[in-house]
Amino acid sequence: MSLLKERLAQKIEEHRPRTAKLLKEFSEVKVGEVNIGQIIGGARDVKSLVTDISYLDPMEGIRFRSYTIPEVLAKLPLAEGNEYPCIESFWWLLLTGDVPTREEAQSVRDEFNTKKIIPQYVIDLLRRIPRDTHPMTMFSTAVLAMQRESKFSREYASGMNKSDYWKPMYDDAVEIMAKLPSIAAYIYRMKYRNDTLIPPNYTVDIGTNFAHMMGIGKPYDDVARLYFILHSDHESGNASAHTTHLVASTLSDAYYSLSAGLNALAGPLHGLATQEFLRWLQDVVKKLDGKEPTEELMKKFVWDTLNSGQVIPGYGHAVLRKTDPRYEAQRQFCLKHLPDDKMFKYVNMLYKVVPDILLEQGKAKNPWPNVDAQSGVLQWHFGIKEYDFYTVLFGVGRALGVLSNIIWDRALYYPLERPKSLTTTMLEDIAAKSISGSKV
Ligand code: HAX
Repeated sequence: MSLLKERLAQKIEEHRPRTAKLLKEFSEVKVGEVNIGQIIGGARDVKSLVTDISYLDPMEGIRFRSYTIPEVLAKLPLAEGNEYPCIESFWWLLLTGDVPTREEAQSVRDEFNTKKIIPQYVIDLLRRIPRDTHPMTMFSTAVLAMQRESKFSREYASGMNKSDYWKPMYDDAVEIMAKLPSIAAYIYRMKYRNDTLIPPNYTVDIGTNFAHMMGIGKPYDDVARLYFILHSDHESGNASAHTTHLVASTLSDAYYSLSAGLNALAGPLHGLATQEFLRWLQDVVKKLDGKEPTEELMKKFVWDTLNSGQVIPGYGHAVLRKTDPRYEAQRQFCLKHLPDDKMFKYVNMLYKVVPDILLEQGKAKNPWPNVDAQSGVLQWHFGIKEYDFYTVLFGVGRALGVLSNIIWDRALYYPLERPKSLTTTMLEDIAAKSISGSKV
């Protein structure tokens, strides 16, 4: 058993009584109420999920295992000779809640390195898909195709004790996580770099290998580390995390579940927003003929977008009510490494004008930028200008979080998810009763 799996087993044993006690002694305790607005309005703020991997505070932003983004970046062991932590140490943190030692992080890296190779049938399949297919379709298909490898499905079919479900779930998750960056890079080089494929390096960490397979020099390995960490998790109610959890709650394995989660990520209101932001920004740059953006011109483009009934991509959030710390962390990287980048200047100018305009318009509950208003510019600077690939990058990162979550889902025996629906007539009856009730 790997060092991480052993540690996880210990953590799970310690945690199980907490969940069991809550269920046994406090099941009937009310946490909140649900109103008609929330039922029709996408369950906003309905507290109905539990996860210990991350927590999103509307004002403070994300905490991974109780650490803020700056704390995560400062506390985790750095990838050797680099400025950012290795992803392997972050995976350890997400799964166990502990900051690993350098040796512990190295053990994860060694484990991933034995599993990096992409099965030949996945490569064959990717090569047969029409090249103009969206890379997210390719990515999700590759994950789904590997379902035949699932240890969880095999062991479940042959009869397994429920308390052991998490173990093959963990094994599947590690197999997937080890391969995802290579699959993403393979798709990129096949689709956008004339099939000039670069084989994986089996001795280095995920960040270094990803930059190597993408064919991009330093400091892109640090960009990859930062990007994957920042995009990993955002509580469990966001669409990709929730979808992965929901599918896994049927005891579908990690391959089926992640593939479904990636499909949710592919929507324009979720992961596709990075692509949408870049597309929109390109349009602005084109209209300005590449000139330095002035505040006046920028304001005009923002208003034109709003007046044509579209949203400003990369701004607003369903939960956050301040500038996304993931935006801020990438902004710091840009300020250090690419302060004179033309696109970065546009992004900065947008940061100056958009919040006030959204406030003036008075619709968006959060006028501040989210992660997607910064991520694409960073990728663009390092030569990834094919912006429909950005959601795939998001997907590699998001897998870290959602896979950690579904391992714990099985460890804590979370059941099949099955909320209750009502009809519109029933809601109308409830509404009518609330009026007659208030008149009494
Ligand atoms: N530009 C213009 N209008 C906006 C807006 C924006 N950036 N953000 C919200 N609004 C509007 C909404 O469209 C809505 O209008 P209607 O009442 O006419 O429908 C109104 O403000 C209230 O919306 P909200 O409650 O503030 O926001 P929601 O929780 O409904 O939606 C979204 C959150 C992120 C989907 C929304 O802010 C949005 O569409 N933003 C632009 C797209 C985007 O950046 N998405 C990425 C989010 C981060 C993420 O999950 N990445 O994966």
